[in-house]
Amino acid sequence: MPANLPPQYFEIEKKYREAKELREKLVYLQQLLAAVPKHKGTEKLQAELKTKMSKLREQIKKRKRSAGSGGSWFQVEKQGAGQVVIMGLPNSGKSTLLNTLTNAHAEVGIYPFTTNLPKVGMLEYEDIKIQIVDTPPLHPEAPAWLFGLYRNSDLLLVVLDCRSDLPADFQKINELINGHNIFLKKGEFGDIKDAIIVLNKIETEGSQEHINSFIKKYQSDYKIFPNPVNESSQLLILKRTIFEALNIIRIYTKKIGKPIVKEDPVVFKNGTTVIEAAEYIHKDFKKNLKFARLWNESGYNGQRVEKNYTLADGDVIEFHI
Ligand SMILES: Nc1nc2c(ncn2[C@@H]2O[C@H](COP(=O)(O)OP(=O)(O)OP(=O)(O)O)[C@@H](O)[C@H]2O)c(=O)[nH]1
Ligand SMILES: [Mg+2]
Repeated sequence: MPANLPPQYFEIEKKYREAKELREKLVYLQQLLAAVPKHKGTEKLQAELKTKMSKLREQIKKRKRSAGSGGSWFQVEKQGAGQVVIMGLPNSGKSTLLNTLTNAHAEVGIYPFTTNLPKVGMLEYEDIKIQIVDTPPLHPEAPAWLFGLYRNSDLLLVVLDCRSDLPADFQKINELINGHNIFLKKGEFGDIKDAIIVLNKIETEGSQEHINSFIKKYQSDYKIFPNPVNESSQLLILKRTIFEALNIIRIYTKKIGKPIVKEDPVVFKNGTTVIEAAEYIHKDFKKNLKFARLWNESGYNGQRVEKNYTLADGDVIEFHI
């Protein structure tokens, strides 16, 4: 029986042959296996791919033991007001989400394991930019650096595919990351990460019931966002949700005697005080600050504030030294 392999199989095979890293090769083998149509005519090929994969896994293990490291280490330098890392199982829609939120053009594929390296885009939220990082899929063979990316992030977007078993997938994700001491739920012991659970492919027929029961079960412990594609109003809400979950504020500085210009904000962590902001902006400010004046939409119109006054998003501040 002929195998009738789809064209993408040969594209992946080319990448597989060209890959230099063992882990990269393993990812391509997984993609190849996923791209093979499952019928009698391809059984031999499937078995060959599986054998190659287990040999590669052995090689990776051996190398890990001797070298004490898992090969290449990918890090993404932080840019903008915060770094948000997209996490999820294969084919859940991570790259699609990156493309929706930013102007990046990440490769989207109908088969799993399309993404094998981090890809970065910048989300424009009002007057600031937030860095969004798309990642390779989370799975039992995932490289150690993927967990490093999760750990280093300011916020995780956990993508779940509504065509799949939502609670089972979510449990799988938790087990995989918990094994690396990363946790999503407050109150757990370990490295707790702020996260938003993004439910993807919600327009899929029959998924509404599963979505509702998932939300009911988990909403008290997690932020959950059902993500309807192509709805610009919802996209704005998701952007706002990301901004709020980052727990940051935008502060505008005003020069004495000059009008307010709400441009180029300085981004701080929520809870920052006047004196902390002053110190960040200019170290002399901290030493010499006499007082500050504040303008905002909740009633301040140039009144003096104390050094320990806690700033809020959108505040305009004028330092007097
Ligand atoms: N119907 C529907 N399909 C979607 C949605 N988001 C993604 N897809 C489809 O799901 C498939 C996988 O999308 P990707 O964005 O490549 O998924 P991924 O999580 O990046 O996949 P890997 O990189 O392989 O882990 C593609 O065929 C997308 O077109 C969605 O909201 N609705
Ligand atoms: Mg992808």
